[in-house]
Amino acid sequence: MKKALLIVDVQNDFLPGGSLAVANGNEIIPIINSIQSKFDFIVATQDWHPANHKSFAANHENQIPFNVINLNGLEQVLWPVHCVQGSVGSAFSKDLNTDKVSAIIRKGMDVETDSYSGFFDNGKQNNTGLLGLLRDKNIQEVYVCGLAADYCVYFTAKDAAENGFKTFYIEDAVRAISKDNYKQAKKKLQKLQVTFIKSSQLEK
Ligand code: VGL
Ligand code: ZN
Repeated sequence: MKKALLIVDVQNDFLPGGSLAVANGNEIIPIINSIQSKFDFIVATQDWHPANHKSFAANHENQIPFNVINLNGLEQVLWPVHCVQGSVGSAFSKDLNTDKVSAIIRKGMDVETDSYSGFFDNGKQNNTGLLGLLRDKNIQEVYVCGLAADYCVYFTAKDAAENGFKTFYIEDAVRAISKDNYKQAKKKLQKLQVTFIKSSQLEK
């Protein structure tokens, strides 16, 4: 069984002090560092928006963060400005060990479409290349961790499961924006046969 670890969006803007900080997000970093030796292939995703991205409330008239709008036919939560290409906020945490990260998959560059999953944009119109990469590496098992549990980690796990990977969600290596959304997300993933595990249960 070849196993890949997907480290989702461990970027400064999602960490305490960042513009879209996930509470206690920093606590997952030592866990993610400690488990990397157990995987055959490691990929990190990076939310990477142009400054004029339409997922930012600031780029719409009369909108504030966390309002929900219809954006090109898709429901879109409007976010604070975050992960602007090349900004300090878009950088990986300096505490994250990236030495074993073979590939960095960037997403969210299309101004008109948000992209939570590391595989596809929210409208499933374009892919990032991650699916082909994992297939080319003969990966059968995908393990997800990172930020945020109820958005980008959730959608990445969903796409992994729907595309035939045996998918594991490392529960102590994620933190959520909303506990309620995370509960819903967990139920949906369990219906897709995603396995929820603790980092201490990882073998090898
Ligand atoms: C994310 C909201 C907006 C995430 C990215 O990484 O979960 N959430 N952009
Ligand atoms: Zn984003």
